[in-house]
Amino acid sequence: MRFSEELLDRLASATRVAVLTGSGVSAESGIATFRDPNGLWARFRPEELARVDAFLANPERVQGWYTYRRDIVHRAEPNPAHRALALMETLYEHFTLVTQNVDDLHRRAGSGQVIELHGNLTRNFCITCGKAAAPDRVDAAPDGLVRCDDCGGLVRPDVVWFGETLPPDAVEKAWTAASEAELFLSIGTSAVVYPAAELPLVAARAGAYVVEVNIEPSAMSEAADEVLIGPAGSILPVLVDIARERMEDMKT
Ligand code: BJW
Ligand code: ZN
Repeated sequence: MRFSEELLDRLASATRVAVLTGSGVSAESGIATFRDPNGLWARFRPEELARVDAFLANPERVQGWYTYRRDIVHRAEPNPAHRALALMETLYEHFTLVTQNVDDLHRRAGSGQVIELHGNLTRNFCITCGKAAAPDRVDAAPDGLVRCDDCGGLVRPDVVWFGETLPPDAVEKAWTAASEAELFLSIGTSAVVYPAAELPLVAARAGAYVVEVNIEPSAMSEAADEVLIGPAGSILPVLVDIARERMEDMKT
């Protein structure tokens, strides 16, 4: 894999780095992506499951889908891409990791600050009173369907469904980081779901050097300064090694 001099320079000298990840970063942990032919949406249309009205119409079905996925996520381990990003955090003065993923694998890999744009499926809350439900209660229910201790309302996963707004605090931090970044990495996302897909464009417009890491070109590839085609678990550890070596060289 060849990297441009511009990328190598930015890796070594940048103080502000921002990263957006999508489900492709967890593919090598055995978690299916959403839109790949064998991915999560291959058998289910997003409109059917990832919407509040679908949940209200058939909570057993939607919660069952999340129970199935939660089980896969619990058994999965972070992969070299997650670990490389956790290491990257330690190299830069200002490093912001923004993820669309709900699988918690960045945190489990050791990333300290993870901005979750679409929530986290290990958390659940009551749709009536908002009270959080303990993860073990949801895990223990055969179909994942539980009712709130306090009010009896339906419990749902703490994720962002289509038509719902993203957590404002996460949006603010992510947009600030993208607009201030010198280097922006977009990793393992098809970049078709908004507003997350705007982030690389925000970074590009503000002057960041934008690099995509993906096994194939995506909707944001044309906006990128450089597209690195290959699995994130192979490319990111190499990038981090290069960054560390160059930083060491600059010190001597
Ligand atoms: C690898 C790899 C390897 C594989 N290495 N790479 C503007 C224009 C058009 C529409 C809209 C718009 N603004 C808003 C909308 C509507 C909608 C939207 O975007 N629709 C589009 C699909 C058309 N957006 C929303 O509704 C959002 N809310 C919102 O905008 O609120 C404001 C509002 C409110 C009310 C009315 C109007 C506006 C919310 C979006 C929520 C998305 N939620 C989901 C589900 C989360 C919960 C769950 O997990 O179940 O989030 S959908 C799903 O897609 C999930 C993901 O985070 C998200 C992105 O998917 P991702 O990660 O990119 O996965 P894939 O499969 O698409 O791509 C994987 C990539 O990895 C591929 O490129 C592979 O090649 C690559 N890859 N292996 C590297 N080893
Ligand atoms: Zn309640």
